[in-house]
Amino acid sequence: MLFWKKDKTHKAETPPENILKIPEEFYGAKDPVVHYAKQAAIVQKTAVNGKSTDRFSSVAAGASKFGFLHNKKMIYILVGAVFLLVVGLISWYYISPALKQTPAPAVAVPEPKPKLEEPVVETPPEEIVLEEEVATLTEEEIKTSPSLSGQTLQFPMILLANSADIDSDSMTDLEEEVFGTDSGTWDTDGDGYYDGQELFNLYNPAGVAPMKIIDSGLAKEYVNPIWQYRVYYPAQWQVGEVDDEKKAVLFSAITGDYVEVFVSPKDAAETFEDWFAREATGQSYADLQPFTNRFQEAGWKRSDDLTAYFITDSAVLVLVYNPGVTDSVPFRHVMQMMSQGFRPSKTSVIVPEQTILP
Ligand SMILES: [Ca+2]
Ligand SMILES: [Ca+2]
Repeated sequence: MLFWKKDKTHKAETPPENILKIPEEFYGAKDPVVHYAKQAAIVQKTAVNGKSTDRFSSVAAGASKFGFLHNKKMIYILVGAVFLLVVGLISWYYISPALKQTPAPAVAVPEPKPKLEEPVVETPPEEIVLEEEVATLTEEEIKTSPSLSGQTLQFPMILLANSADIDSDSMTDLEEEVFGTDSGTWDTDGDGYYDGQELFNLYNPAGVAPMKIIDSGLAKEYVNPIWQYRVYYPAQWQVGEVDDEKKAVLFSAITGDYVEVFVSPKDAAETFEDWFAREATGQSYADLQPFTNRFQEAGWKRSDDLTAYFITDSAVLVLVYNPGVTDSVPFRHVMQMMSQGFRPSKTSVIVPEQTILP
């Protein structure tokens, strides 16, 4: 420290060489008079402005470390900077909580959106339609199914009496309600064919067009997803698949009457007569009549039309009418329509257009 001080003093008192080396012609070879104090002041001024970094400026700057405080501009700048800093801190104090709270609702609002959209996407109308068309049967309904309750086919007794048919058009009054025809007019649509005649041949009894009953909306087609048979049934009736293998399917009217389609597997080598003797308990083979339906499918039916059979290599497909509470038969013509429109499998046969009467 002492050395540094001594050196500092020495440097301060010793004029720089460039100042001492003044050409002699400027002062007549006389010793010059140099005013060091003035030089030091100049050096000090440059040091305050921070533009000089030599040893002289550092000394001068050290002499007045806080000299800039005497500069009014610097004070104003400093006060201004402090003021801005304080204002900035106050502003941040009030704004920062608001900034923290603002994102909260912004995040909370989008969250429910996917929750609202998901159920909308996950409600396909097809499932509802399937539930309406193919109902799950109750235990009581399964117990009343002759095929399922005893594991063997059961058949209704031969019933010859139909329920009331006021206009005698081979459609009972109840059937006319189901298909929307006039129970007091034998030819509801006036096309020359009586109502029951059109129903039996799979045409629309309630109107000239659409010509076919399957196109009219009065009847629907059921396709068994496992056994692949196809059958027409009244659109107002309910469909119920009884078992998981879909061997038994019930087509039910509100009266309690229903037609059951039952699949009874058999070996290809076994004849229908052998199968009939084994499975059709209480039924007489002599009561059966061969017939060919509207899709050119050959089958056998009972004389009262309440039972029909279609034979394939692997199974016998049985249609059985089961009466409801009365002994009369309100839907025999529906049963005939189902037998006429039945196909054991997919077929390319098409029901022909109805011939226009002259
Ligand atoms: Ca009638
Ligand atoms: Ca008609």
